[in-house]
Amino acid sequence: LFSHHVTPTGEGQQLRDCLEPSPLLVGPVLVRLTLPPTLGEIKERNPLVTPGGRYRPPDCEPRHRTAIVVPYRNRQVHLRALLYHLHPFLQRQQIHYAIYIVHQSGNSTFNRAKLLNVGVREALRDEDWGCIFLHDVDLLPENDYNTYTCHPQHPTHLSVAMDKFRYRLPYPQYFGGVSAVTPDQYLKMNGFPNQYWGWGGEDDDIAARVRLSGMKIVRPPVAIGHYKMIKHKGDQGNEQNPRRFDLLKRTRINWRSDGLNSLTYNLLSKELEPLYTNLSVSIGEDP
Ligand code: UD2
Ligand code: MN
Repeated sequence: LFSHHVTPTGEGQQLRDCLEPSPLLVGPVLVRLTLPPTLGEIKERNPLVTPGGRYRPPDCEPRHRTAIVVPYRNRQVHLRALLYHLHPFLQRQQIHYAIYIVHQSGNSTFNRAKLLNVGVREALRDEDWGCIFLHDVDLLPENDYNTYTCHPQHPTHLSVAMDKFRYRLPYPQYFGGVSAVTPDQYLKMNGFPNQYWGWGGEDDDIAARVRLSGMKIVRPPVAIGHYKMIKHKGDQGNEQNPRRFDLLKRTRINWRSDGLNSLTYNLLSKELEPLYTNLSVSIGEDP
C-alpha cells in the first residue's frame, strides 16, 4: 500500500516523508583508524553526494536539514577519515545535509571558535539550515542512532563518550568535540567567542554562553554518543592559550559584545569540492 499522495513517476513528483527513525540505521558501527581511502575513492563510494558535499535522500522527503561545520587547518588525513565515515553515516540517517570545511588561511594562531562563527554565517547564506553541527575534524561517530539533528529549544552536545576520555563525560559542563545549534539558538547566545586564539577554553566559553542566554545543554545517552578521536599531537600554531583562564572569567561580561555581532573576516574563496564545501578564510590574528 502506498500513501495517497505518492505519484509513481514524472515531474513534480511528491515523495513521502522519510520514516523516523530511518530504516537504514545499523546502530553501533566499527570505526577502524587505518589509513583512509583517497578523496576519489570516497567519492566513488558516495555517488549521490553532489558538489559542495551536499546530499538529499532520493526516495523520501527529508525531515531534517543539517549543515556540518568543521574548523580546519592542515589535517588532510583526518579530513579524509571524517568524510569517509560521515557521508555514509548521514545518508543512513536520511538527512538533507552539506559539509563545510572552514580553512584558516595563513600561519597565525588557530582560532577554532571564530572559524565556527564564520562557518555558521556562510552556511546560512547558502540555505536555511534547520540545524548546524560544529564538528572537530578528528572525531568519528561510532553509532548512527546518534542522529545529526537539533533539539528545538536547547543546544546539543553529541560527543559525550569518547575513547580518549574512556567513554565518559570528562566533566559536567564539557561541550568540546561535536555540538549542534539551531540558527535561533545560535542567535540567542550571540554565537561563539572570537577572542580565543590557540588551544583551549573556547568550548567552556560556548557552554557558559548557553547557560547565560537562558538555555541548557541536552545530550544523547552515553551508550549512543560514542566517538573515536584519531590520535594526534598538538598542532603547530595551536599552542595552549595562556589567556584562556582570564578570558573564561569574563564570559559573563563579554558574551553579549563578543560573538556573532562582532564577527569580521575575509572570505578568500569558496570552492565546491566533490565531498565538501571549502571556505578559505582570513580571520586575522591575536592582537
Ligand atoms: C579538544 C576538543 C575541541 C576543542 C579543543 C580546544 C575534544 C574531543 N575536542 O580537542 O573541541 O575544544 O580541545 O581548543 O575534546 N584544528 C585543525 N588544525 C589545527 C588545529 C586544530 O584543523 O592546526 C581543528 C580540528 O578540527 C581539531 C579541532 O580544531 O579537531 C580541535 O583541535 P585539537 O584536535 O588539536 O584539540 P583537542 O583534540 O585537544
Ligand atoms: Mn582532537
